Amino acid sequence: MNTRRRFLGGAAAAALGAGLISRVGAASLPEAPTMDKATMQPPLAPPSGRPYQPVATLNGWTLPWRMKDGWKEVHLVAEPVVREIAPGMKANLWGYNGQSPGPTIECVEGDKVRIFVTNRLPEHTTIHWHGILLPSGMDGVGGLTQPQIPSGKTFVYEFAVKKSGTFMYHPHADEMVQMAMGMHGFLVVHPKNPAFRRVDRDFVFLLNAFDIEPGARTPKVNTMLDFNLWCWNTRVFPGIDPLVVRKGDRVRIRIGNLTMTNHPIHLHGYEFVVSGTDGGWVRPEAQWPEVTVDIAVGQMRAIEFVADAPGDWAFHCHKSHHTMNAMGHDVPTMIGVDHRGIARKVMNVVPDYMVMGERGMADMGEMEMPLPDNTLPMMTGTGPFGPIEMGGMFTVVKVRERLARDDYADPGWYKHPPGTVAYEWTGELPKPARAEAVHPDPKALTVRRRGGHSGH
Ligand SMILES: [Cu+2]
Repeated sequence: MNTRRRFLGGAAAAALGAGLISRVGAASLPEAPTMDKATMQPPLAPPSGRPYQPVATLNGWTLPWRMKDGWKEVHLVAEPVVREIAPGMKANLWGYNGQSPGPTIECVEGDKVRIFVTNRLPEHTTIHWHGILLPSGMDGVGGLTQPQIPSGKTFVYEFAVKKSGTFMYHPHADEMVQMAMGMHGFLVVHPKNPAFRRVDRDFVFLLNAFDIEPGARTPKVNTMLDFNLWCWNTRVFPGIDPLVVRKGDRVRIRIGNLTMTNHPIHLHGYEFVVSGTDGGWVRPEAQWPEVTVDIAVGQMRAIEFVADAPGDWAFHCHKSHHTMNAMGHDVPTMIGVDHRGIARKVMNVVPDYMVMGERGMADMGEMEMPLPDNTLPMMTGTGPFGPIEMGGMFTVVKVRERLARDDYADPGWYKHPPGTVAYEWTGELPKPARAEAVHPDPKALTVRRRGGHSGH
């Protein structure tokens, strides 16, 4: 990125190196690679340091490092970024090294890690290493354990990672604003013994949320509950990568929650176990089978299963408002209300007027409503059988036979064996007992108001 090169070249680099990083020397500031794509980059096999099985970051990447005098060194740059939330919508956010979330940092139990953090934001920041056991002064809480990192300055964090597991990083400075703007990332510590809890595919993603008015590009930063874009790694369906898995693979999915609410994450077609939490690995005898794991605010969960059932398996948050994109909440429930006459009259005055939901809202999955620029449809995506009618926190786990070990490319839609797809009944139908049963009394219908559901 241009700004990075300009910043690190010449006078600026000399100035930022002067005081704050004198212990390791200005000349040795590691490169800060940047990413311009919002699609998953191949897992980064470790070119140096201890061996491990790398993770795959959904719609993301792993930050390259260098080994120097026994330290693993990386360089994060906190900066404004433009992130594609899904094709058709870009957002002005804050993040790290070109993207929100920031790159995944991978290291190994026992590693000594040195993390350079350069602040290119218009205000100060810090980074807190969420879940890592470290000296208090490296914990990244602005004002409490360190002075905040001023704009234009670089600070250094140094610690030895004592235990393996799934961790996150985020600012602990003007936290509400900086998290609402997209500043988070993953820190994965692999076991020293690569055979411990080894899996074939190991995915990571963060749950995050934004409040961006339809037509706008920048999040509102004061929102507490009414977020309207429910994201996995700052992407919404259909922009979230599929999780491509080879039949028979042992699969781990690590999920961290940095939104303001809990998310019950549900996988179709499988039962899984929770094999890891914020506190570390769950002993095998303490694991129990689940199909939905609720992830509270600030928590991490790692789930595991053996991918023995081929297919296209939905994988999503089970709060139905979280599998939708930005929408107005002032829409009354119209199911069962016949208002064809009224609609015709309104359309004389407002040609774009559209009656919403008199047969449910499924029609909206395929209709072309006039939308402001840079705005995603509320429910979208098309599968092999038609509109999928989803948005937000939804993607597909695609389990296939005959994939290469390191092949994560989208294999397309599942080809069902003959006789294994739900089909239309073409025999005789029973008569309904009473016509009223399928057309309820409109007076009994409820009207949902803004705020009425926002406590979830
Ligand atoms: Cu959710």
